[in-house]
Amino acid sequence: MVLDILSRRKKDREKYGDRLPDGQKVVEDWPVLTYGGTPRASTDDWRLRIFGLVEKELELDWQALTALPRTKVQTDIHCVTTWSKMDTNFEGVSIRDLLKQVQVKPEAKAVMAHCYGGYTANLLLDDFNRDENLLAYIYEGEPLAADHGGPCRLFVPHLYFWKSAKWVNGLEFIAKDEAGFWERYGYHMRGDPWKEERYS
Ligand SMILES: Nc1nc2c(c(=O)[nH]1)N[C@H]1C(S)=C(S)[C@@H](COP(=O)(O)O)O[C@H]1N2
Ligand SMILES: [Mo]
Repeated sequence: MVLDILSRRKKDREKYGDRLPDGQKVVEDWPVLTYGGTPRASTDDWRLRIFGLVEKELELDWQALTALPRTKVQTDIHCVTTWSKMDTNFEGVSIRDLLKQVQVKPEAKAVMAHCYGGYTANLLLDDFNRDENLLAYIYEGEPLAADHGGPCRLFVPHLYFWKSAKWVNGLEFIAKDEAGFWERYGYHMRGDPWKEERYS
């Protein structure tokens, strides 16, 4: 069994080289990892509130979200439980485009993502404001499934996937980094898979 895993990792490594962070193995399926149940938010009552250290609070409904430009990102995702999924295709509103709609105050240093169901995840502003980050609502050309965070989730692929908050309904800009849900249970504050920042 151990040998089997080792030889599989070696094969993954040969195929994907440096794209695969240390300690990760490639999966073909897409595991669902949720603490608790799947909250149901229909696109009719979905709202995203952008608040905290912003000049003016903003609330987006589904129509307002989907009226913003749509960006497609193809990349790999890495879960702290050691699976990686390669070449995933997500689409949604890029965080860069979203940030054009709000004026973030200069003292903001971090973002707390809030979700239907109560989950939270913290990100430094520099980790949040990156080209490939999305408010994702399409996966492989189809509406994002409820189990995977549909109608809309955060997509931050350069960090372990627990930072990609599912069923996101709030983005709160804050002056200093604060622990979110898993971070309070000992997960790393940042979660960079390339540095294996799994636990703090
Ligand atoms: N709201 C919410 N978002 C969440 C979670 C959760 O439990 N609730 N789990 C996180 C974890 S630990 C991971 S690995 C990914 C899993 O996403 P997936 O179920 O689509 O694979 O979602 C993250 N986002
Ligand atoms: Mo996770």
